[in-house]
Amino acid sequence: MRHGFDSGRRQFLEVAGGAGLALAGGLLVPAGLGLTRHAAVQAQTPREADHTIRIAPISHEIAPGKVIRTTAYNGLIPGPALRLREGRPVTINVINDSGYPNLIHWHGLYLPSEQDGAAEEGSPIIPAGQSHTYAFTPRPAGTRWYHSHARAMTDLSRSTYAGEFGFMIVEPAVGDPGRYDQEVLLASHTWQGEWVSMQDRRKGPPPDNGLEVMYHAATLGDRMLGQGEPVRVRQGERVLFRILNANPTMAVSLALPGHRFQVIALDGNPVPTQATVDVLKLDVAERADVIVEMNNPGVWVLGSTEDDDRDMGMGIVVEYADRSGEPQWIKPPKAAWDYAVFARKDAAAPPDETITLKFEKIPGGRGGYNRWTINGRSWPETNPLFTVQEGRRYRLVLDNHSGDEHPVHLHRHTFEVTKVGDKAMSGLMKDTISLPRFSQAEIDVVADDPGPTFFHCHHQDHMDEGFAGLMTYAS
Ligand SMILES: [Cu+2]
Repeated sequence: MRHGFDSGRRQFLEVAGGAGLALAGGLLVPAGLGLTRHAAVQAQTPREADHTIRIAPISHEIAPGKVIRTTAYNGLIPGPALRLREGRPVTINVINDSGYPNLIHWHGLYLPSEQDGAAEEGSPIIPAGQSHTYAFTPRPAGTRWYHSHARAMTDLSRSTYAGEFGFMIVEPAVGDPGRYDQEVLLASHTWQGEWVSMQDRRKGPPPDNGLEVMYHAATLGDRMLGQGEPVRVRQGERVLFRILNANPTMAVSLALPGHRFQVIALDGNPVPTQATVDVLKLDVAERADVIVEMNNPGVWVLGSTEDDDRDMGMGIVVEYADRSGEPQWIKPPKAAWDYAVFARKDAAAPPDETITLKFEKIPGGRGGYNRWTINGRSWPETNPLFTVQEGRRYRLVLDNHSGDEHPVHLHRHTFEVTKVGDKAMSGLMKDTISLPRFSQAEIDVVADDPGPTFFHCHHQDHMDEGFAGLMTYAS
């Protein structure tokens, strides 16, 4: 790995070994660190975790004869959907048989830095062949997810390039306000990536652009479009789709011809305005909870609006009861994705402080790798990127000075989108925001979860190549 991880953490892990955390005297303490003999005995027989996730190689057939060899969680793609209760403590034992140092990030939750699954924040790396138990109290409720937060660098078999992702649904502590007849979870992913000089393939990228990843297969759900079980629906049903973009580097725009998406939550958080749209655009790591009224019987393709993406598998068939025939695709009306339609129109209250973060690309040239900077620096020179005081409200001006789109993610916090372009807004709570090329947006962050907090582009390649920094709390 090109970037060094915190060596102190690695030492801790060697001491703790595979035992991870053990319950001693009612307190969660690192096993092997200053325990009494009694506690040490307990550490040898840790109580069974609530969930076990084994990361291991699998061969996954996404179409007849088309087998993806990758690593995944419990032999499933996506991994098992973890359903947790908000506020109820949980333990998750992770067995790392992926063949490389690994860890799991629990995306969209308020967690202590050590449990968050990001080495940059101090979470332990799990050596190959060892295990580790995460222990935390999930909050807030909503559609979260979990995925590898290992660095992949140029290795397209690792981390989010692999099948290491799954849904984590945090159910609200009391009741569920949703009214729907059926729930369908769909995660999108791209496969068989290769590094290419895009300027050799098509017009557009500047001649000095570095390598980008191009994919040869895609899935929405567990198999390629038309190859798996269809989503079976009945006329009159209200179907809740929870949709996740788990692609390593690619945004998706999805449509279901003859139907519209009523967006009730973005990144798992209820939206102030439940707007209805024809096309759902999700950048890497973004989620949408949408209600679809099934009022147009037939057999339809729910898939990418890009023909090339559907051709490589990005889609799933939606089939009404008693209907058969070829799945129908109709190009949806052209519509720009606009966060503002889901937000309140009034501006947010002024922050305590404003911090500008400027994102720039250092082109790698043909055959080389692009590098990325925030305010002129790349990770790890961006540690810290900026420092906050607990309780204060910060406005981050995100200034994308590049011709690429960036899904920017802040760990361990939920932020409010307060401006996109020159349009002020409020009330839209997210953990990842997509910044179109050469654009600006503003997000407000309340410093309400002390601990080192990773801020980065969720595009795996951009993160690995420097587009990352640490928000730290003043002590
Ligand atoms: Cu990026």
